[in-house]
Amino acid sequence: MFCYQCQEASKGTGCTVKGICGKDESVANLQDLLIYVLKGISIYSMKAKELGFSDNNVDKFIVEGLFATITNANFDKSSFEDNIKKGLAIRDELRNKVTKAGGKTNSDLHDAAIWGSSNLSTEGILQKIFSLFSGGNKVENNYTIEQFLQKSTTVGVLATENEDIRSLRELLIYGLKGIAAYLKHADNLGKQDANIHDFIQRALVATTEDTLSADELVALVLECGKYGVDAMSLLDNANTSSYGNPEITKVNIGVKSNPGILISGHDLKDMEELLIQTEDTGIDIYTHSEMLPAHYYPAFKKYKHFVGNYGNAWWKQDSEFKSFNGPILMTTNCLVPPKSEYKDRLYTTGATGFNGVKHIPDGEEGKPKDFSAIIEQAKKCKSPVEIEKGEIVGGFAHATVLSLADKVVEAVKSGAIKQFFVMAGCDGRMKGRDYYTDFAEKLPKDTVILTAGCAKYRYNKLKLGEIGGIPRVLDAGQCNDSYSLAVIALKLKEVFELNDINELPISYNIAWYEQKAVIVLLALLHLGVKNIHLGPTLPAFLSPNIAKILVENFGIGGITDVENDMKMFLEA
Ligand code: FS2
Ligand code: SF4
Repeated sequence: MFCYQCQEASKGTGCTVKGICGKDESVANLQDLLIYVLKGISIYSMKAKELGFSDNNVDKFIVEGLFATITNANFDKSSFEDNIKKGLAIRDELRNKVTKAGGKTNSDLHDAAIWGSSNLSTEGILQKIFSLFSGGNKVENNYTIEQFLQKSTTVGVLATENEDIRSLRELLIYGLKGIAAYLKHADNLGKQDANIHDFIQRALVATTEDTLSADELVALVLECGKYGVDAMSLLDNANTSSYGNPEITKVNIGVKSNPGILISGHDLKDMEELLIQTEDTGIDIYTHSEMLPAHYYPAFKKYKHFVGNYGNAWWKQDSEFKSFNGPILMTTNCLVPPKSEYKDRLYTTGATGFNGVKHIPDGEEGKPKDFSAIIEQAKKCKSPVEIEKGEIVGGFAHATVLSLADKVVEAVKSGAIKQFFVMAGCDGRMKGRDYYTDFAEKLPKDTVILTAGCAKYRYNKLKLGEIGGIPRVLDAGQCNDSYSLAVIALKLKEVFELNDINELPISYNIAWYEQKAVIVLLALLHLGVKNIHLGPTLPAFLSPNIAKILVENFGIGGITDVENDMKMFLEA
């Protein structure tokens, strides 16, 4: 295996034996093969689109496949095996359609488009497609897991020999994974954008083209940032049109006496369905990690049993899931390989999965998911052990902050607020991430932190005070709500009549961990933001030459220590 897609890449270069995240070699390799299959599907899908037809199910399959390979989402070997089989069936069916429509499908196509296709007869393909789209979970065909594992060792990251081309291809694919996650959440709420699917597929095909120069790949990476903005905007619209604009909200971090269900991850549709199904059951619902911002949405406030947020960022789940006592539902990443103390109380759904952990499937024909097994288990569980007390405040997404615009502008003009610090992104278990707590604590009292994502858990429980009624930590929401921070910055630029977003008194000290942070970064670059500092370490997938391009063109930098960085930011 070779994987270097997240901030925990072993020795800062890549995991080669087992992931620091817990992903084993066969899962890592099958993830590589699934991505390869998605490239093959995209080759035909782009041809189909040129010929004037497309298939919504194909677009969705590609998005779900990308999402499942995000760090800490899915560790279940059998689900990757099954998806590779489904993917091959979809690819070969598309090829037949393209051939019938007069498209070129000859054997000089990239290997991703043709490998293994002799294993399938046309009748077999049709049967499998029928089974797949009529809700069948298992696709039976002639492939063996051994064939997949053997093939997977030839199609991974290192199959691209030139390290700069490899770096750009992977940077692009990681950006696409982030987009895919956001598209999937938007799709669950009924919002789609065909142009984003087209870009995803065009970009996947581009990673198979040896004739593409580094410059052309750089251009695609930057274009990916544009589609990242579009995807986050689509999701923002999906969330706010379904559940209202986030409001300033105090969230309880203590516990109540009823048994509880803890819901983690990012999917608000799952959140809603769980709240509906648990009403009047005597069970309380608590959010965990990235689900915290669900409390800020008006539509969820009517549920009396929606009682608070339990625990901290994802990486502390080992101990916090144990003390929670009740069932835990993971709607997306970040899942940590579970301990035996709570594995039988853990459930996955959507893109997440883990061997031996119960998975809640999608509802049939658009019906809600069935959470009854979780609810029944919760009724037999003890109530959560209290690990904290008090409240945290959030809900500062764009609509709320813009409604306070006069106050904010006045505070900037009067000098009460000297500088904003965007400290969005991810948290993680690396020791050096204490940096972000220290940094937040040591910031001068006339500065305000704008945050989104699970990075906030490093400082959202500190008593940092307020400036004229404006809290010094403004939490916009989940990592995708970094979009809100960009909207706020663009509005401030307009209000202050500036020509360039970089003239604003905003510094960017962003923490990253997985691929959604990659798309947030590319989105900010697309919006013209310069001098972003990224920590705790720079991505292993940036080759020295590609890192140099980012430094020279966008002023991207790393972090050093709090004292130095503080000086640098405040003097900039
Ligand atoms: Fe945090 Fe993990 Fe939000 Fe990331 S819970 S690092 O997936 O997407 O952020
Ligand atoms: Fe290593 Fe991160 Fe890849 Fe897991 S996702 S194998 S920790 S680089």
